[in-house]
Amino acid sequence: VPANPASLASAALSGDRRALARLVSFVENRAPGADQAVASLAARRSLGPGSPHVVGVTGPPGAGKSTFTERLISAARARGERVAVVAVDPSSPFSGGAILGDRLRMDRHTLDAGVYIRSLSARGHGGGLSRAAGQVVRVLDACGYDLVIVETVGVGQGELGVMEVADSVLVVLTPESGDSVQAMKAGLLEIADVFVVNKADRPGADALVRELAMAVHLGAGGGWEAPVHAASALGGTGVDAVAASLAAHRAWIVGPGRPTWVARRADGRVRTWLDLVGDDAREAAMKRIDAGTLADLRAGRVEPELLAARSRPA
Ligand SMILES: Nc1nc2c(ncn2[C@@H]2O[C@H](COP(=O)(O)OP(=O)(O)OP(=O)(O)O)[C@@H](O)[C@H]2O)c(=O)[nH]1
Ligand SMILES: [Mg+2]
Repeated sequence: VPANPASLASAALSGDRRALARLVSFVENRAPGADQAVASLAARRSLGPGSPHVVGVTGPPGAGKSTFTERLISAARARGERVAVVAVDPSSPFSGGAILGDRLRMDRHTLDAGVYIRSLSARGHGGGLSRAAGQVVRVLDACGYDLVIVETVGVGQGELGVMEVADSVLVVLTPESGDSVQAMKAGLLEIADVFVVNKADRPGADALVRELAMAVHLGAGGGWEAPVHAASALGGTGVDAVAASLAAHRAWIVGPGRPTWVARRADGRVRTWLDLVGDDAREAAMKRIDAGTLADLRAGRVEPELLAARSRPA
């Protein structure tokens, strides 16, 4: 396996999975040369033929996102598509369990050469998790995956920011996860292209479906009204309808919804640039500050605002 990002990229493109894994790690950590390697990759995401479908899956912890993702993988494999999954773990380094759970749920695909599953953790990224997710999706895109699924817990703006990389966002809720007002508060209503009330084998699903459908209808604009489904990922019921809605959303962005998609991608490109220069600026500031000043800052002898103003470019 080559060691530098550029040759890793070409090996990954020719189907070397170990090279791909290595490249993703380089990209995740922004190793020297990783940005350039990503920038040199051909982006297929033009919505033209051969362009992948990037699906974001988000929702409250434990809603069934991974179980649903597993169903989507199986359906795509049955269609002969190659699938990559990026499981983003925004939580602390101490909660490795969630990712392990994800791994186990998708376990049946680990021997399938047409499926690539990768976890991204928040460790060491600062605010750069959506930057990392965006760049990794770019790598997977270039490697020719037909379906790229990005799973992340939908709590907090940082995590929802990860969803900006997706073409279509599936929001997974459950009867237990409460009402549509709560979803609205979490910002899930604005980002959802398709809703699924999972665990519909439990009571309360129909009421939440009706409530969500109403909320979606009232807030609808821009030509796409997010369909609301009930499903049980565990039992496999309702999954096909959700997959069909995701396909319909993709058909919409290729057709009449194209300006919406183009605007989203354009915003995403600006945000990636800001994330990159933001990370660089933080790193440079930490390098520049001397030990005495840092000690003064920590001890309260100098205010953060004054210190920031002092190092601001004129
Ligand atoms: N009853 C029921 N349980 C389900 C269903 N789908 C998933 N579960 C269970 O819910 C639990 C959480 O499922 P996951 O797929 O790991 O949920 P998740 O949203 O990925 O969880 P995190 O990634 O940890 O936030 C597991 O025990 C699943 O077996 C469903 O349709 N019905
Ligand atoms: Mg999960």
